[in-house]
Amino acid sequence: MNLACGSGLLAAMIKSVGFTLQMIHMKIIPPLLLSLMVSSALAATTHEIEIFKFKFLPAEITIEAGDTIRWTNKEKRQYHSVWFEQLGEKEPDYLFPGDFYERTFDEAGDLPYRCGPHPKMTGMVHITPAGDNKASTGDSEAGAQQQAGKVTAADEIDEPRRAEILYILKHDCGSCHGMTLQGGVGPSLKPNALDKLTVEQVAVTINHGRPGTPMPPWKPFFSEQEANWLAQQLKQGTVEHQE
Ligand code: HEC
Ligand SMILES: [Cu+2]
Repeated sequence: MNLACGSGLLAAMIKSVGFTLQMIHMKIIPPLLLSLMVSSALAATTHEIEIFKFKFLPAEITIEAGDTIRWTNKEKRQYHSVWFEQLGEKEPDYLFPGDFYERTFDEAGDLPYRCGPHPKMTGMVHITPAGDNKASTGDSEAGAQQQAGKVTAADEIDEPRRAEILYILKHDCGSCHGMTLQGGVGPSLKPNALDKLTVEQVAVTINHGRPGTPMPPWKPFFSEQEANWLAQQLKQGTVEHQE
């Protein structure tokens, strides 16, 4: 299968991603998880944004009114801040490594923000009216796991679920990254290609996507823990020849 051909195909693939996601959703997500996701759609959600290497990850996020965002500074020694300057607020305190800042957004709208000391570090929060944003309903589970400090406990992912994740990897990630992950529309996901990224960064890319590129966010389908597990498998190269 040749994925690197005309741009028409690329456009069609980008358009069909939403649809493909729905399909995976129906085929793969077990009923228990599905009911969890549906029920959590009614509750307010906490979304995680990581501050790392002078970036907000993801830099752009869409949430529902009533949701909370938690920004966590994941740097080794660099401080930053989260400043909604355009709301006329005064510059907030710095977040040192390990610190976090939480804020709940009650009204729909688009709110740009920046880092106080680093004006080039910018982010954007899109807030949709409550009940509109169905794509992010998997978040509260991941948020709860993070609060409990169990983010990377990969052995809690049972074997059937691992098989599902690897199936998604082959069939859905493979449609852009190539069937053997050697690269296609998206770059190679072989261990040597991912050397420059940490497991955490790969996991963040998987679940948040890369805004402005065809790389979609997989958060509705993978918990943070599952994204971490998949990131580990990719970095170790233990997934390449899975059927
Ligand atoms: C619609 C096409 C598409 C699909 C489907 C897709 N990706 Fe991507 N992915 C991309 C593109 C394009 C990039 C490069 C983004 C950029 O320019 O930074 C990317 C980047 C990445 C990166 C970062 C690689 C690097 O070297 O920076 C990872 C990791 C990744 N994808 C994993 C996945 C996984 C895992 C899946 C399936 C769960 C997946 N992708 C599905 C298109 C896709
Ligand atoms: Cu900064």
